[in-house]
Amino acid sequence: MKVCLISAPTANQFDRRAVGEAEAARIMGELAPVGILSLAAVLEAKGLQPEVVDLNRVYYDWLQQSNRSNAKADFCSFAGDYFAGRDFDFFGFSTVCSSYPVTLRIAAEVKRTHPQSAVVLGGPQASVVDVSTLRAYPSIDLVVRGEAEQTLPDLVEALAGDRPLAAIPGITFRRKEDGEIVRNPAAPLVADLDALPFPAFHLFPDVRYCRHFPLELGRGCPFSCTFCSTNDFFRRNFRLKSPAQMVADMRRVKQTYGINSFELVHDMFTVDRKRVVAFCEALLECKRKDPEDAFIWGCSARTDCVDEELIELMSKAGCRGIFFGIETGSKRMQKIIDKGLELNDSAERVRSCDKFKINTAVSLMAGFPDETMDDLRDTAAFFVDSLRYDHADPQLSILAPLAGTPISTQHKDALVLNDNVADMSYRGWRQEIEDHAMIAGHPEIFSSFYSAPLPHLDREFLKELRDFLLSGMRAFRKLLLGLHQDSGNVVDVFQQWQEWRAGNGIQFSNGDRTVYYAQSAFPADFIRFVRLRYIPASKAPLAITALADYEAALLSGDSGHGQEQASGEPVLQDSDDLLSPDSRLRLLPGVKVIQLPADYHEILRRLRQRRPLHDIPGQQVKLAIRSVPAGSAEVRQLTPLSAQLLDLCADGFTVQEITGEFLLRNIEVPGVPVSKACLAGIEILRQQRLIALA
Ligand code: B12
Ligand code: SF4
Repeated sequence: MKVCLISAPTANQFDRRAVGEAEAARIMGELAPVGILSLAAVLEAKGLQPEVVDLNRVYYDWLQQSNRSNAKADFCSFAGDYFAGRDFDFFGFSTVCSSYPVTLRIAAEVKRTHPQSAVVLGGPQASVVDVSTLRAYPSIDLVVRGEAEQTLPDLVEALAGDRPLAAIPGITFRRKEDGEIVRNPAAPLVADLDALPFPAFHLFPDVRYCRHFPLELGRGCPFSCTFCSTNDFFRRNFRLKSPAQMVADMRRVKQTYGINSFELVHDMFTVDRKRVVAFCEALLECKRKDPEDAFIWGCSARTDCVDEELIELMSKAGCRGIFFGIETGSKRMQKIIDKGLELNDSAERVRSCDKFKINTAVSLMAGFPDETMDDLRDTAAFFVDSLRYDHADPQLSILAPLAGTPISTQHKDALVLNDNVADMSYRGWRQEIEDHAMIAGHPEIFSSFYSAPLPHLDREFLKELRDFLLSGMRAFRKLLLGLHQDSGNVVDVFQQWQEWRAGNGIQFSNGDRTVYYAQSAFPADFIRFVRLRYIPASKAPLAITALADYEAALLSGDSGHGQEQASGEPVLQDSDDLLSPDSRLRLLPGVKVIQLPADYHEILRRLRQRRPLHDIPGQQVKLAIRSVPAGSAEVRQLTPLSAQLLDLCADGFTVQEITGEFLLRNIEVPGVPVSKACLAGIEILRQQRLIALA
């Protein structure tokens, strides 16, 4: 039996920008489909030689050739051609909601070209819409529901021997005799995850390029949030691999691929504190035995299943990232959606992680059917409040009613299909006319493309607020926090901005909104709004002006000598040469010096501690901003002495001339001769990579 396992396409990044081959391989490596690689390993253990096809790779290849004149205009026909030349008895497609229409269309192509082969679906989406899928799409022969390590080998064997399918638990199939859809009882869960073979990563070559290697830590979350599908999928049965097994797997990855950074897959790793401690201790022990075996990793947790002590231990054991599903900043909504987090504690946990340098994804959602404007304000507040921590990365999605979840079942007759906006369930996949027709025709299958009814909220307002917060966070993080703190709630600022932009002719139709917010026009317009409209009525005009000036300098290219160099002159590198009196110094490219009307560090301290901004004293301070790779910036508030030195360097003075200027201006450093003070100050600025020998 020749088996082909095919991943669900999930790589939305390819559509956004030109992605080179190496970058694409890295993205694909990070998206390695752990589920089907686990299945492939099980089949290999049974003596089969399955092949794995990565639909992300096929999609990437299609995008690469789609500019050519003879290219296929549609990804599905391209993928269809790809499979047409391959001969398998069994095509098994993995599925997720976001790419389900595309997957079904490719599967139909495969059935057309391979009518004798079995076309099978598995994974989280097909598992919950099994019966309706088989009814609506005759090209699909059967669906394997839930975890499939036990079912798939039995199924392959049964199909190979033409044995009846009725005895195989965990499948839903179309009976040959009468076309009836038969849903067999569920298969047992995999009780001992340690007993599974190591996933067949060797069948997925791109994995060697990834920065964070995906490894399964366990399965099953015992909680019952009403919007969540993954709890039910693993039947709320919490399981973990043993620390010894995990450490062995991590060492094996390091030995095979040279990668020591991991994305540990489990929806809720920290349910059992003792086992988290055991895992961390096993990692620390491993590192003690061989310092080369120091691993770093990320995981998912609930904020009420970690405490500061545990976070500290996790950090010591190499944890560098935690995904926290906070979902809503509203106490009332926490209860309604059965999440039940105590929000003050959640905020505290984000702070604890920041303290131990663990990055947190603070994941929030809006657009729940019961949500009111007050709830939305609380969620927006939680989002912006978390910006005070440098290691926090808030996220805001609009609820996608995932099939099979309590929330989508409850509102199934009131779902709204009003656009194809890329929300939680629709990330990056081009929606072809055919996809749209499928979605419109089958809300029961594609519910995640619909919105929940929102009797208390304006949908367009919600979407624009989401775009505003996400783009605002990226473009002017500290200013957004300052405005929120000054005004009391960022939603008030957003409403003022909406009014101002409409009054100033910045209008857009529905589809252009996301584009506008993603482009540089938005931050530039917004800073104009802050200066012209917000600051005159602000309680803390000095602090907000300083923040706006700072963000404007980061955004613009015209605010410093460094930028002039960067645009017009060859790149300067500093040498190790010692300074002589004739040495002439210049600002390094990418360095800007700006002046602010208040102490920037004091503003940041107050933002972090939630202290008022209105009584910040007026004081001229200078900041040196140095662009560093990866688009971020290093910011230093300069002492008056450094500020003057930097000005003189920027003006092209020699060391001797700078000393002369200091003497002329009577600038003194108590107890140090002026020439020595200048030399020492210049050396420090060189070390800080702000200036270099010209
Ligand atoms: C890692 C992950 C991702 C990675 C993708 C990595 C990849 N290529 O697989 C990234 C971060 C990209 C991602 C993105 C999204 N994800 Co995601 N993701 C996960 C996560 C946390 C782990 C997946 C995993 O490895 N599981 C472990 C393996 C062992 O389980 P498995 O994949 O389900 O496979 C088993 C079975 O399903 C079955 N099986 C799977 N495939 C097949 C195929 C055949 C033929 C057979 C027989 C059986 C079978 O057997 C496997 C072994 O038992 C799951 C949650 C979870 N715990 O599973 C969510 C999950 C899959 N994601 C989900 C969602 C909604 C998304 C997004 C749409 C969300 C978003 N915010 O945008 C995006 C999609 C992006 C896009 N452009 O399309 C949902 C899917 C729900 C649904 N009904 O489809 C899940 C279940 C989480 C949830 N919220 O409920 N995700
Ligand atoms: S805690 Fe997370 S994984 Fe568990 S049910 Fe809630 S949302 Fe789902």
